[in-house]
Amino acid sequence: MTEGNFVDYVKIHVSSGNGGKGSSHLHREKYVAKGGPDGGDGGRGGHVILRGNKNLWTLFHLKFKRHVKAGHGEHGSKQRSTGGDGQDEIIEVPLGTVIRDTETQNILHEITEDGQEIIVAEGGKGGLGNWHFKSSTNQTPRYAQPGIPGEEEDITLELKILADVGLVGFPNAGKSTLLSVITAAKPKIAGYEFTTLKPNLGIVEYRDFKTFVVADIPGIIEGAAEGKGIGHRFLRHIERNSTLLFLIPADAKDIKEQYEILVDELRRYNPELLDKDRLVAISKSDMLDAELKAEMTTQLDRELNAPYIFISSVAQQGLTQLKDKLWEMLNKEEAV
Ligand SMILES: Nc1nc2c(ncn2[C@@H]2O[C@H](COP(=O)(O)OP(=O)(O)OP(=O)(O)O)[C@@H](O)[C@H]2O)c(=O)[nH]1
Ligand SMILES: [Mg+2]
Repeated sequence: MTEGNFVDYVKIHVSSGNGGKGSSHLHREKYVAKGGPDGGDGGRGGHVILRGNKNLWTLFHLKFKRHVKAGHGEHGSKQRSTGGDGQDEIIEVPLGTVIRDTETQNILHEITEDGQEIIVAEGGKGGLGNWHFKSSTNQTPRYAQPGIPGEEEDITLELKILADVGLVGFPNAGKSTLLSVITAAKPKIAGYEFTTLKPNLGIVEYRDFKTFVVADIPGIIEGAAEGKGIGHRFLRHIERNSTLLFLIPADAKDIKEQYEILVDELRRYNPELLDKDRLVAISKSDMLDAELKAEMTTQLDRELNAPYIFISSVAQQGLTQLKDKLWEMLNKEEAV
C-alpha cells in the first residue's frame, strides 16, 4: 500500500544528552599518606544528528517519531577514568530536507548531500574531574565540574525536492495507473474522480540502473489555482519537479483544450511552472484504432503546442518510448 506514503512535513522534539559530571574522587590507599585527587572527566552527552540519505524520498519513516533523545554522558570516576560519551542519535532524511526552528520558523539548515551530517542538538560537554584543579595552593581540590546540560529543540523538517517528474492531469486521466506500471508503487486506482487524495511517489528503474522519481499528484480541475478540488493543495509540489508530464485521456472531447486548461491552471498558480519542460501523454490510447490514431496525429501536429506521445498503461504501449523521452528531458535539464 503506497496510498498515503507521502509525508513531506514532520515536527520533532529533539534533545541531546547531558554531559557527565567530573569526578571529585580523592585517591586513598593504605600506607600512602596523601593519594591526591584522581577524579576523571565526565563524558560528552550524545548529539542528535540529521544525516542525508540519497535512498530516501519522503519523511514517511519519521511520521510517528515525535521525540528523539540522545544518551547522557557517563560521569567520571576514580583513577582519572573518563566517563563514556552518550549515544548519538542519527535521524536519516532525504536530500532536500529543510530544517526549521518550529517556534520561529527560521531555516536552520538544509540537507543536500548524501552522508551530510548536521548536529541539531549538541550534547553537553562533560565536566572536568578534580585532578585538573590541583595547584600549589590546593593539593586536594574537592571540586569537579558538573557536566553541561544537553539542549532541547523543536524542529520542523520539510521536504523541498519531491520528484523529477510530476504527473499533471484531470481526475481519472490514468495517472495512478501509469505510476503503477512504470514503477513498483501500488497506488489506488478506480474509475471515479479523486481516487488519489495524496501524492504518491514511484521510482522508475531505467536501463543500466538509472533511476528517476515520478510523483502522482491528485487530479487538477479547472479552478484548482483558486482552491477548487483537492489538486490545488498539491500544486506546490509540482513547483519542485523538473519536468511535467501531462496526462490527457485519448477519449477526451478536445485534447488541445484540456491541455490548455491545465496549462492555464498552472500559470495562474505560479507562472514559473511554465518554465519547466512539458510532455503530453495521450493516455488510454488502447481505445483508439489505427485510423483514429492517424487522424488525431494529423490534428495534434497542427494544433498542440507541445511534444506528445500515445501511451496505454493497460495495453503496455508506448511506455518504453515514454521513459526514453523523460530520461532525455531530465538529462538535458541537468546539462544546463
Ligand atoms: N482503457 C484504459 N483504461 C485506463 C488506462 N489507464 C487507466 N485506465 C482507467 O482509468 C480509470 C482511472 O484511472 P486512475 O489511474 O485511477 O486515474 P487517476 O488519474 O489517478 O485519477 P484520480 O486519482 O482520480 O485523479 C481507471 O478505471 C483505470 O482502469 C489505460 O491505459 N487504458
Ligand atoms: Mg489517481
